[in-house]
Amino acid sequence: DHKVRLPEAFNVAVPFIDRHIDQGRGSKPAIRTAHETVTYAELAERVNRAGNALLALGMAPGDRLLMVVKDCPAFFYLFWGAIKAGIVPIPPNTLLRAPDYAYMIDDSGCRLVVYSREYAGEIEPALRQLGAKAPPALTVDAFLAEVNKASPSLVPRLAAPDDDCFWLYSSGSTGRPKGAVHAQRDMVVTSELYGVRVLGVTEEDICFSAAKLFFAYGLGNGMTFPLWTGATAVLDERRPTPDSTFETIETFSPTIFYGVPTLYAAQLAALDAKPRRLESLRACVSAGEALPADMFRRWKEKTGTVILDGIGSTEALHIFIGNRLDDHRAGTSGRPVPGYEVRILDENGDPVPKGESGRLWIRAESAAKYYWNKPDKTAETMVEGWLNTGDTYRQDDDGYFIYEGRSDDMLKVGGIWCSPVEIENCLVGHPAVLEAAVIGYADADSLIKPKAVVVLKQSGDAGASLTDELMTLCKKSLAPYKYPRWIEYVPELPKTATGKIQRFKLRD
Ligand code: 3UK
Repeated sequence: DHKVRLPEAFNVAVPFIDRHIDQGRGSKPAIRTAHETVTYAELAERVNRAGNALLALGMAPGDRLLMVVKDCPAFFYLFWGAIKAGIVPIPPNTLLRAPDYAYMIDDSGCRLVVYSREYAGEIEPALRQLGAKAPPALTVDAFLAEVNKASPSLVPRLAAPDDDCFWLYSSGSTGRPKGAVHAQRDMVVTSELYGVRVLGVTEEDICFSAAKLFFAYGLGNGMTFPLWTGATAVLDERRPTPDSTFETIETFSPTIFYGVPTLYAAQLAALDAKPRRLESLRACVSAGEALPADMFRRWKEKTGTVILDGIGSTEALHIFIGNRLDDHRAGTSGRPVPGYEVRILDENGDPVPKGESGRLWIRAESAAKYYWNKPDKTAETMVEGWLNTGDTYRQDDDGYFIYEGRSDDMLKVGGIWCSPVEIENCLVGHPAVLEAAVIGYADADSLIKPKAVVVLKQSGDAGASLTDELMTLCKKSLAPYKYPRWIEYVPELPKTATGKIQRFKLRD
């Protein structure tokens, strides 16, 4: 029986945070960073103070808090302080631009914004753009000053396992990001079903996730799995590069490392130039996009450790099909995580014969309840308790699941969503561009990056200098990972009778 049982009235901050004090882990490090170590006792006290500080700032239970915070201990204080006080934290992607934040602040109706000062250049213009509609905002440093003044005791606000707990924004191929509303029980389910039962995380583990906490993947890896088990989380606020991640591994000796394929590819290249000390690792995990079989083999050869690929989503909260230490196959996503139901359906909604490809649907106890303010998207994605993943999958003869691509035009770049429409809209903002179509294109490591196919107003403008200009325009106006790595100029784009660009024709 894989059902996770919870009391009728509880607060999920208690088993994740306060429980460790009663279990004698008060002086154990909960978080380690290059700058500080935070024990479980310190964490529990700061979570209480943070919850009280949020209430003192005028927030009430049920209010939303937008927290644009880098990977640092304050992320934990804000997230759990909010939850313990009945406030709903929303940690969005920190790589976005002012218009994205303006949309999320407005859409969520959040009562407060807290942001790391590194993001002031995008958050402050977003707030200005909203004018009188903007909620109060303060930096993490200013918030920590309030935390120090606040009371260290906080009675947890009781909730039911199904009550709204936190949101994560997820992007779609068209339209705006959608706030996926997660319940109190969801982090318990992912930590127990995947963290404990698949990865075998225990209090002996030291967990380091290169994938950031704002990503559902990083949130589980780097925060909820270690807190659920009484392990230690290692946080690194820097942009993950081979150098930064290897240095963190050599300094803190983590036992589990979590990355995305793009990073593993760069790390493999860096290991050719310089060997590193990675013996502390007992397991590596990959998610966000498919891990090419060849990378699995090269990593095993170089480091002696397997990379366990698994597919998860913001809506499911964490991995629902995954490889395990004692059961894995390179080039596949593995098998369903016990406790999750998985189906591959044809276009009529019937199960496909084994071995054929179809749309992947899952039933998950950790699934988001609905998208905020988006009843149509909710109805499309969440049908009678089942979640439409938007992915095409098939099973091999031994039951391993093989990823075959998206059913829409969305791209995963470095594990993060990229909408072709958003990049196209940016390109047509350039005066020389008439039309643009963006598709995924495999780089030398077989990883997908955006490629733009562009029609110019005057074909004579084509050339290296325009290509540079267009790439610079995209880097400046979009999240940095979204710029097209290649630009091809063509006389016209393939279209349907109704004028929709047929991106699939450009992919061939
Ligand atoms: C794709 C994969 C092939 C797939 C995520 C682990 O990526 C996560 O969440 P997102 O909402 O994206 C979900 C979509 O990403 N995908 C993810 N992992 C794989 N495709 N192989 C994989 N291993 O299209 C899926 O529908 O950003 C990953 C844990 C939590 C997560 N939120």
